[in-house]
Amino acid sequence: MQVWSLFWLVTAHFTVVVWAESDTGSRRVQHTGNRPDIGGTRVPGGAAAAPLDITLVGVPVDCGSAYRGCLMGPDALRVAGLAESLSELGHRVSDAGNLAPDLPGPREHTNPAIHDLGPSAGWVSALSDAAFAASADGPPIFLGGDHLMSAGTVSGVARRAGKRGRPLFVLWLDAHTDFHDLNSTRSGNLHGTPVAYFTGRAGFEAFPPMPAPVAEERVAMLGIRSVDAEEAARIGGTAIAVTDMRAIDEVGIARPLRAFLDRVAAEDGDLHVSFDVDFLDPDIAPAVGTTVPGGATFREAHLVMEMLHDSGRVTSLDIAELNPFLDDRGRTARLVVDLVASLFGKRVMDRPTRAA
Ligand SMILES: [Mn+2]
Repeated sequence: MQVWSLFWLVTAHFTVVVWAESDTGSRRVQHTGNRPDIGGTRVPGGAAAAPLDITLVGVPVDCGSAYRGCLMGPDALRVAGLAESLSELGHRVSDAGNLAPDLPGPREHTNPAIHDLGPSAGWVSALSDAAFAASADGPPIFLGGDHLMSAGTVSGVARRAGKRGRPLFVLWLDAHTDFHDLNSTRSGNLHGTPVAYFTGRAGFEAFPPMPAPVAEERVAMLGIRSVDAEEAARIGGTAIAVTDMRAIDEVGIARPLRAFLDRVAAEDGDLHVSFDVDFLDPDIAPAVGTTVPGGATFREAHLVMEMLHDSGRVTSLDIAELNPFLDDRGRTARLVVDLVASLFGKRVMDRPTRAA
């Protein structure tokens, strides 16, 4: 614990900048499609992707969950080499350090189950502003933190997409749908609410207003396998595309993802990816508070990340629910770093692409 506290102190008060010269072009895959730079400026068709300006934003929030420990997530991802693995791919990586919540004061709610409402609302407002700012010049990666973080990050990147004049899509990689509101949650754990919040549902009067709600039909969920009956009924009545593990077992993970990415491309959209570590099977990723068996395999997860990279559409990323206190010698953090590297261009094997 003392070591973690020390890391937290160091990273919370200093901004570390990692800058790598782009000498790794040969390792990058050549894309032949009209591939947009994910920072919002376009790369001409046929060109390889330019190095990106990636900002890491630490989000040490764990008041949204029942188990403590996610506040150590940002530093575990740093220690596991996230910045280094991205800069090795030729990207310019800056670490903005850890964010702190705004302090809105105590908030009351008629649902007695809810805990930490004031700090949660403070995180959402701080994150909304930080996500808007960090997405100006390139893709931010938000290092959580429990999944409450996404209420704030999606709020901020939705404003950014609106400013660019593009529709925002959200890909939700998770065992859970996180679709409760403040009235419906029985656990009172607010990390179960962000999707209902950012799609503009009622029941969030205690949170800052969602400035630009994401249209339900622009949200897709992959990996779902733990939904309570009430939540299932709520989400069944929406236009959100929910792909559960049974569907993945039947048709594979690529088909529903490709269908969604085609829709993002058809509308020329920005894409926020919210990656809950419990999307992965707990056998390969044990460091989560609520383990649910039957998650995505190593191969499925890498395929998802490589397809996201190939799409050239991802404009921001959350890494949520990593709880280093529950990890096995950093194994989950290292896997997550590897998967994020896949999303940003790392390949097991280069696949030469013919010139168009
Ligand atoms: Mn989640």
